[in-house]
Amino acid sequence: AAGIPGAPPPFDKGGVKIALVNYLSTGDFFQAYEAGAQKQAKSLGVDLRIYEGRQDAAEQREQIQQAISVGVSAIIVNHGLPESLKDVVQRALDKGIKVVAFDVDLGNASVPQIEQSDHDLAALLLDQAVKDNGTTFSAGYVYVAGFAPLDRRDAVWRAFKSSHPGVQEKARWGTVDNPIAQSVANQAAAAYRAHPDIRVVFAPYDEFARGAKLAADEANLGTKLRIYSADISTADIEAIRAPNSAWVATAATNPAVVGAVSVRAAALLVAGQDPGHHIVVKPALITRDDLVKNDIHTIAELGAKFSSFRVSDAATAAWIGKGGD
Ligand code: SR1
Repeated sequence: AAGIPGAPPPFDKGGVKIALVNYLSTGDFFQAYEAGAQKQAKSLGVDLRIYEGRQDAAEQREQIQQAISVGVSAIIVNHGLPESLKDVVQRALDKGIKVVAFDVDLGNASVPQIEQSDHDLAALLLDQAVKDNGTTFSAGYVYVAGFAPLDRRDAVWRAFKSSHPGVQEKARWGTVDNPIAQSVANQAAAAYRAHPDIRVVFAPYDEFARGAKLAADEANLGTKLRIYSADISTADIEAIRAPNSAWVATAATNPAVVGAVSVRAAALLVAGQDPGHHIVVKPALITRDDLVKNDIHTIAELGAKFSSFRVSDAATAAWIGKGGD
């Protein structure tokens, strides 16, 4: 690949290889994340090697090992189980390979952490849930432990329940078994039958919300329930806007922007520059009313309203740009 005139070495000459090693690859969020990473890589002349995530910790370790053998300059670790990654990541660092991590806490001072501010994301949703439903309601909660972003959102949910004694968590469910939305829908259907008083569902991952909505549609609960989620895609916008949709709000970044930020952070490290240790892409709250009032049907149209959906200031430098617009 051609180099970038005026860029620091090795980007001035081109041919830099970076690996993106995923734990999860299915679903709109991860596909958009990969697309954003690939677009940013192209603009930097980077040869981005993408390793698909199959929710298999042993395979992800093996892929990191392969990336080391291929001679990449940097590795982006996207999600995963920290305990199965720490030693192999240290092996990469010992060989002089730079590592950044998105949504997995490797507990290593040499590995910058990228996240979407999961605290803000959950707080935005729960504030909106109170605005829409008051402080007394029965809730369902969709959660799977062990994923850093879900665990951080869970901490906010736990604090929220303590400070809102009128909020009763009546049922909890969740799975990341593929296809995630359908598996969650099966569980949600049983929860709705067992707890017909549930009025609010906190489902802070769009695959979870899609499942919660599917089950609500099947049980004709569209006008009785309100679902609050994380993440957004064009398909999600369509689902939120659907007539009588129970899915009323989401708090989200543009995952393509997060993918671009991940590549930029890795590139800065390779160039000997500091992207910062804690790199945050801030989420925005998006309600069905916002989408309807502004006639928004796609992520691209969302970008026209929220500039954070086009670009992020995180991990930038004059020679890199922001990868959006
Ligand atoms: C299973 S973890 C799913 C979450 O990862 C990313 O942080 C997305 O926001 C998604 O909600």
